[in-house]
Amino acid sequence: MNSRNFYNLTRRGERKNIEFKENLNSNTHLFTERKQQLASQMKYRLERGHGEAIYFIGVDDDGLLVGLGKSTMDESLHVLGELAREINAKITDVEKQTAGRGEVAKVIISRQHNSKGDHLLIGVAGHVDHGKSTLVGTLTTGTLDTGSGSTRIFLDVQKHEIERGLSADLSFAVYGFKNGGPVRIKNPLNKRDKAFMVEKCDKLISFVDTVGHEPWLRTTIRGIVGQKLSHGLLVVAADQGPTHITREHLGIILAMELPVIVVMTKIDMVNEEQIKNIRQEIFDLLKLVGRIPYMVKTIEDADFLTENMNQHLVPVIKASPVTGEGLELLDQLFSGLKMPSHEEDSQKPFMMYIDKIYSVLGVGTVVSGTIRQGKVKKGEKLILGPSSSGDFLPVNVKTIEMHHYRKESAGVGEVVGISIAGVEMDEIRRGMIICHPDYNPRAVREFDADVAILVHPTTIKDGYECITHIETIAETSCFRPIDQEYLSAGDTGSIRMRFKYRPYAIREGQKLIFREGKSKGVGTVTRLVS
Ligand SMILES: Nc1nc2c(ncn2[C@@H]2O[C@H](COP(=O)(O)OP(=O)(O)OP(=O)(O)O)[C@@H](O)[C@H]2O)c(=O)[nH]1
Ligand SMILES: [Mg+2]
Repeated sequence: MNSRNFYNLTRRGERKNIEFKENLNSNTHLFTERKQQLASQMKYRLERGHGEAIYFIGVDDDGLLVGLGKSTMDESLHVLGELAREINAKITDVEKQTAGRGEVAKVIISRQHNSKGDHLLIGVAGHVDHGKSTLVGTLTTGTLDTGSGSTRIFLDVQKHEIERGLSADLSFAVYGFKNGGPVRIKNPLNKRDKAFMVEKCDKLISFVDTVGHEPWLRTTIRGIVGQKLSHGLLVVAADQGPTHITREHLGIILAMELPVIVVMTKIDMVNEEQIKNIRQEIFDLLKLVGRIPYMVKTIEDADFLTENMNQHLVPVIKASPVTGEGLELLDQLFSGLKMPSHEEDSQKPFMMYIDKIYSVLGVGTVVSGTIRQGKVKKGEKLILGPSSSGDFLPVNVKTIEMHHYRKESAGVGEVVGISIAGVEMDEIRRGMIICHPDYNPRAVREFDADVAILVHPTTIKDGYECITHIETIAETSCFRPIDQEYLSAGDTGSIRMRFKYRPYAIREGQKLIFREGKSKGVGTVTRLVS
């Protein structure tokens, strides 16, 4: 950014969330009374900016770029940081440029709403009508269900589809915790309520509610494979128990190597005997796939599990959104669940797989998805692709939103809508990526993978075609066993796969799921070929 841009921002004066400070120093500005004044001013700016304030240092009250020497600038930034700390905010970005007698800085202050950076993204799966949407609706709103579908309306996918808001919306519901206590949302379909949650809570739990109906498997897979989930929640109705779809969804969650939580819901509909039987079926199913089920009966159990949660241990909770039983245990579990560490990923160049593309009036083209790695900032120059010829096109980031909450920047694991300039909407499709040029994406048409066949009626030979899901990609692919002539159900082996119509940006180590009719398999990309 050149000084012309800073000038453009400051010449219109202080406004909304923008504040000018010529300079700040510890002696005068960190004294109790003055400090309090400045802190409340910052709080006000943060509120105006929905959690983000912009301070210009080295700029006088009239917006003149005065400029500061290095040591005065350092001191001012230090004081600003101390003020932010006072109100539970922090400096998240500093951009400097030469102007006036030295330097001018544009400083972004952000409220630390996620003090531990905790934002869990939980994929909810399970058989059709087993009570997924109801459970999520009740947990996030605190409204009990009538047993005839009164709370699932909060998760109505159709409404969200039509709404076409800025944020990602694969029926995402959110609730959170503040100081350990749950904060529920009045109406998850209300944008303002959602944004308020993001602002208020210090820990957020977002649910991706999927669909249990078999023809919708594509969407279910997209909900589980296409997001950077932290956990998978498998819902099993006590009046029916695990079905083949339950098993299949569990298989997908496991293939993604996610920690699993099982909720046995609708327990108000059955007697103790039945609960015991279904509990046993669930335990057997989990043990069969090498997991250790653990019945959560008390708050202490929940605490024990969150402390010791790993890939192997699976909490099982009995619940009923109709009577409210088990919901307190779920709250306790979610409030304690730790975020898988994104530390390493957050240092890498920005990358997100595009899940949805919108055109929003007055905003332009918006792409949404879950950030896989790195950080994205407003105004940044990124690339998007690959096109069918394998190119990546330059784009500019105009705005960033999370659950309808405007942000200056966003990081790993956050579900965001990014409005961009530079590419036409019809040039973008699901499965493409948007990334920093340093990510160095490669457009891949052919790759090798190690796979396991879960279900297949006959044998899979050269020329077999299936739909392959990797991240948000869902594409017809041709499949060829490498070392064997064919593969059948239960087999594992290496294969070469080719996207039939176009390349995608994929990497070694990514998980994949493929399907065709009733056949299903899972695997890992091992080598990029061409
Ligand atoms: N009695 C009782 N009814 C429940 C309970 N949970 C859900 N239901 C009812 O079961 C029906 C199905 O619930 P949904 O939440 O729509 O099920 P789903 O798993 O989201 O279904 P799909 O999205 O179609 O896969 C609704 O009529 C709910 O009111 C419960 O704990 N007890
Ligand atoms: Mg549902």
